Amino acid sequence: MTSHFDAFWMPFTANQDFKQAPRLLSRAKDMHYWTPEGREVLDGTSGLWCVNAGHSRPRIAEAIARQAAEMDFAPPFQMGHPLAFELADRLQRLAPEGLNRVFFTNSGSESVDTALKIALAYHRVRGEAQRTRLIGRERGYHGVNFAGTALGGMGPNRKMFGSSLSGVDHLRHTHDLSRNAFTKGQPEHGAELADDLERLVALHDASTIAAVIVEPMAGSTGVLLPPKGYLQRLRALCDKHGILLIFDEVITGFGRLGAPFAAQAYGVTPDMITAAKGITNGAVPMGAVFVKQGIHDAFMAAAPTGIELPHGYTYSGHPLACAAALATLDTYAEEDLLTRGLRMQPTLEAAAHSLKGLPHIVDIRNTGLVAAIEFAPRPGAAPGRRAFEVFLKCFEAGVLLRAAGDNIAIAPPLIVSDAQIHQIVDTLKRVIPTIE
Ligand code: PXG
Repeated sequence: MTSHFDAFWMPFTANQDFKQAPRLLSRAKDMHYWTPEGREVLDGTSGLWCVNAGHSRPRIAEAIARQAAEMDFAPPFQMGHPLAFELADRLQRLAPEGLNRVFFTNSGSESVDTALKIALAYHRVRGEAQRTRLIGRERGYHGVNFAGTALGGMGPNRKMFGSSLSGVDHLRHTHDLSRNAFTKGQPEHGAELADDLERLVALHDASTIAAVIVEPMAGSTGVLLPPKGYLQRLRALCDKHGILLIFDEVITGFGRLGAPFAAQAYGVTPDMITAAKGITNGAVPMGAVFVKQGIHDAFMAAAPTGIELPHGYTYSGHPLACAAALATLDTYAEEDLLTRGLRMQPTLEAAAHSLKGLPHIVDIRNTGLVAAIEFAPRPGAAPGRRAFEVFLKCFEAGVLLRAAGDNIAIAPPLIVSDAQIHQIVDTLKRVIPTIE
């Protein structure tokens, strides 16, 4: 039997299950979605970690409409348009000091591959072309392009795609329930796991390593916070060995942790930051790579005339995306949203940790406006079944959450109220005891 659901091969979705019982969203405003039947659903995931200012904000919608009528597109190669320059300048003011050069992409995946290509090319233009090795971390997620797939540390995302990229290695992940379960904020134990980089340096030699990429807080694998001191130690080791440090802030950028970037929340400055998602509040696809000026300047010095970096996308700095991003930054500023996560943290922390003691919960973690509940896998079942069933039942009960492996992630728009945080957690309190 055919149906009008057949043609769309859905991303990261159990297509056959979904198409038997589709879950559709057709309207959104501020903290809520509505299904085509008109059922209201509270957004506990900021769409997919991107709608940080809440949905369909008029200022952003109007800016996109205005720009579409004014100028739909301008070629970004050897030509420019004013909004891209204005946006890059506005963005660098938000970024950690020194990361003041901005390269535009259209997604987090493109930002990751762009940053890694810049890292390789940077070493080459400085006469260290032998630095080609790239280091990721187990349980990392860096999108789905070839380099991001290779650098990511989630087995199921990698195994279908061959070796994908050679010269890649991984640090151990930092998730350690035996020492850190039910920690509020950053875990106490595990700074020494950064020394795993020394193991890889001993194995490969520092002179072959171009860059290390990590999420300062791993999002997709279930909100894994960095142990206290871990990022500082990783920074020091990268400096010691001349290795570039890239923070993948596709999720943590734009206020999720209570500061514009996690780099600021944790007081550690990387050499590059990859961003996307919240840059336009999810309204138009866009990504960006923030680059230290010294890295950028090395390219300028190496090629005083001609194209310094042979890289870019037809839609780098697309006018509609720039208009959406500028309006998004205005909205964040007017409502102080990029630091609101810090003020809301105590409410989310108390609410999330009040779930402790419910069946199957083995850990609860939180920081800023993000929390995760980890379930023990159901014996004999595929991993993640319990979290997925919690997600399904919460959606039926009017709250959208995200299942990530054995975890449920809570990451509401930064405009969330105390009452809405309690609605999310009360829904979980009703649903979790019904799960086998
Ligand atoms: N890096 C990080 C850290 C991400 O979280 C990407 C790169 C890729 O971004 P794009 O825009 O290419 O998708 C991401 C994306 C989840 C989930 O449920 C997370 C992402 C995407 C889809 C689902 O955790 N993050």
